[in-house]
Amino acid sequence: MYSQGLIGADGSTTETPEFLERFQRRIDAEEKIEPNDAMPEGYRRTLVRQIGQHAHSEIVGMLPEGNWITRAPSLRRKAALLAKVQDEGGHGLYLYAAAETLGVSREQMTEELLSGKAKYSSIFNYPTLTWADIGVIGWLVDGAAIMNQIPLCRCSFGPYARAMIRVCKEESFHQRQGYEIVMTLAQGTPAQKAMAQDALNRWWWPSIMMFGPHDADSEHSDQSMAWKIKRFTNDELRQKFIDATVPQAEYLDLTLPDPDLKWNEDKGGYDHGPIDWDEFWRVVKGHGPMAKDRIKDRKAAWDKGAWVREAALAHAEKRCARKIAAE
Ligand code: BYC
Repeated sequence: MYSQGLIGADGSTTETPEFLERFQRRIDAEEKIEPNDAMPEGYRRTLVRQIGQHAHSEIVGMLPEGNWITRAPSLRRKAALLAKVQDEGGHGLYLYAAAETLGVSREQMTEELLSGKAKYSSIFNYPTLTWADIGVIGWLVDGAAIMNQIPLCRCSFGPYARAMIRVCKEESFHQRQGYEIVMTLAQGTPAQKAMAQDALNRWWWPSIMMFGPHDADSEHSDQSMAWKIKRFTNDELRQKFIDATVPQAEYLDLTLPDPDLKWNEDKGGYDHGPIDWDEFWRVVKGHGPMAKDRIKDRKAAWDKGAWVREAALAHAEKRCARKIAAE
């Protein structure tokens, strides 16, 4: 037997070196960590932060796309977009459920989102101005999400890793529907092609920023890599995404809005121009163009749903009381 240590009232931890070493050995041996297993408090908090942020991103991500369901240009496009947005609702629910296994409630996580304490992906703070934006979001944003999320299927925390398997399969459909929309526009009239190019110009850099700060400025990467929560660094994933996307843009005969994008034979990947980190941090800190609207809409949906949560709870309590009375 080994001792785990204690958590103080202020949240400080006094975990024994023996406990931390034993935990790390499990991680190094690729064992999955399950909710009832002993785990360092830092590991639990990192997962609550990341899974919570991920869940919020899925739910907030429904807003810019949901905005176009009534304006989709055909029944086929409408059905596909509706299905995509519903999938995102489902992803949010699996992720909230995975985070709940770590002892945090959905109410708590939602309150932290609405108060600005918890983050959601910077990408969802930009407006969707034309139908081409819906195509480019599917192609780039879901493309970036897949690049980031495939390695999360191997995350050391079991519930998160398992949730990601289904999420990635669905994201893959989302990416294809987006690419197909952009392809249709790019091969359409000159005005349609210009609309696709305009959307690409606006979404390229925010998509590149989705992967987070450069590794040297990434506060959590080293520890998350050691705990095998993250399997690749932010820059590694960003590079993979750029390398996969450049040929896709070439095939569409669209131009990525980065004059410094150039194949680098030595590294076997593309070099890119400087990222506007001031813009990134402004958006992350809640000053993105659509930030206020996103939180206002999310709060309105949460408030409107209060009666459903209350009714579900009352029903569950009644069932529970009946079961106890019958025993
Ligand atoms: N936006 O130390 P770092 C999707 C924050 S896709 C906002 O590198 P970490 C979807 C970071 O939280 C999007 N904040 O952090 C797609 C940290 O602040 P805190 C969701 C960002 O965690 C299509 C600080 O910057 N995907 O859902 O090691 C349709 C320092 O960063 C961002 C996920 O969430 C950003 N872009 O790495 C619908 C995937 N980048 O928390 C939906 C899971 C960084 O200390 N998450 N920050 O206050 C991850 O893989 C990692 O959390 C990140 C960041 C790579 C995003």
